[in-house]
Amino acid sequence: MLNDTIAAVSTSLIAPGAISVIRMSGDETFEILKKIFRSNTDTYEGYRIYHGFIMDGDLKVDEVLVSTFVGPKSYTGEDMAEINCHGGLYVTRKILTLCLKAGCRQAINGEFTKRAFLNGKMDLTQAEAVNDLIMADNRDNARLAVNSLSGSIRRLLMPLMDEVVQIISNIEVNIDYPEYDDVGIITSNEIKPMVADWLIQCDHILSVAESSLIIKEGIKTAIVGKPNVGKSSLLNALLAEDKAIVTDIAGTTRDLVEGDIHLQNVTLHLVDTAGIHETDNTIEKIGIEKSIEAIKQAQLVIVVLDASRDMDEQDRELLDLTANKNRIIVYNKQDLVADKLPLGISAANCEIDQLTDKINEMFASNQVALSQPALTNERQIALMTEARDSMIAVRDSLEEGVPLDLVNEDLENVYRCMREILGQYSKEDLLDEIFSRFCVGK
Ligand SMILES: Nc1nc2c(ncn2[C@@H]2O[C@H](COP(=O)(O)OP(=O)(O)OP(=O)(O)O)[C@@H](O)[C@H]2O)c(=O)[nH]1
Ligand SMILES: [Mg+2]
Repeated sequence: MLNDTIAAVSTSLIAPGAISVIRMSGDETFEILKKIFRSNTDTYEGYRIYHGFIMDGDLKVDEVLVSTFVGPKSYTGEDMAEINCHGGLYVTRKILTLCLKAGCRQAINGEFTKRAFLNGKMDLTQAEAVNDLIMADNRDNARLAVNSLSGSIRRLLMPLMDEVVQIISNIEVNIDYPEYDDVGIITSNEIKPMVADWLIQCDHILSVAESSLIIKEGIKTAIVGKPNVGKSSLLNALLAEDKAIVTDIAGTTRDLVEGDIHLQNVTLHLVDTAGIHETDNTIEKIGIEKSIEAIKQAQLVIVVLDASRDMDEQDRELLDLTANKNRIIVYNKQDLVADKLPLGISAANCEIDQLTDKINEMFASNQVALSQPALTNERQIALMTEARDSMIAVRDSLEEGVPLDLVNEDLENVYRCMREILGQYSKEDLLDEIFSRFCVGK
């Protein structure tokens, strides 16, 4: 039911804080507020802050400030109140309980934002951005989210959607009402250059989206090499912590050791692997199988060679194994040799700037996603990719001389996909799935 009045604690309930916020939304908000809030009025206007006390019968529970919003000009589009109370866990929970007793229903995850979306206060990409912003744990993720929070994805897609829908309707009118002569007959030759232009735009949108996904999700990175070259030392140097065991015994690392590092231009999800070599040792063998799997999974492989030794067969095999991967080859133990090597590092001495500079350089171009509108998640990208596939089908059909009424089906799919990105065409269960990822109270 959309119109029942919901309540939730919108601030964190993990530890006490200075202030907590309990939020209510729905038609009954002010009626319910009246039952638990004592101030110098019991008629509330919107966009005011009221001072008073939350009461449990005659008992004062807390001294609070209540902000009021009148629908449709509120976050959810409904009447809303936000109780700012003291941030003790007991008081916060108590006030929520009083709201529930007075007639609210406990909100489920993301329900406030879902109402905002269903009441037309924001499109689906903006709603997703709300959650992204809450979950953002670094500057770039927050920037990506705040960009789409303002509706930049809608503004990016709308001109394209307008053009597509205009062509669709023109074709339809031509087919269904051939007698209408105030609508011109559109021809394949007129549509062809438009489709070519849409495809260029679509490719650009998808390439920026890929960058934004790299910024958001980070890169799975495997550190590989034969035993004892200094892989674990490199992991520790990158993480600036002694996470993996380092010894001079070949075959020290048996299991995968993981850690995350935020570089200037990219976040790496690092995995240190067991040295790859021939062995009869059962435990080592399992470790090596995991290393090979980690290489397969990795989006970036750092191949570590030992600068103080000549390359051998094992190194060459590893270079073959990683030849098709996005990889960086580094020479570790630079401190043991006189000649400066390209990408020579000394992990044991934490001299790894050459490597981090190289990684930042590799991912520098992704920063474009921070300065322009970007699709920011798999759902949006999958739909845009489907739109692009349908556009290609349209282009090919036009080349083959397929009649326009048949081409129209693919055009309609292009339009549907873009509408679905904005949530203008969504199945109910999809919405439930998206909003269930939210916090309660948002
Ligand atoms: N001189 C020098 N020694 C290093 C450097 N990096 C690592 N070592 C030494 O090389 C040895 C092996 O280092 P690890 O980091 O354990 O090597 P690994 O590649 O993880 O080895 P496995 O886990 O056995 O495959 C240790 O004795 C380290 O101290 C370096 O930059 N310079
Ligand atoms: Mg190791």
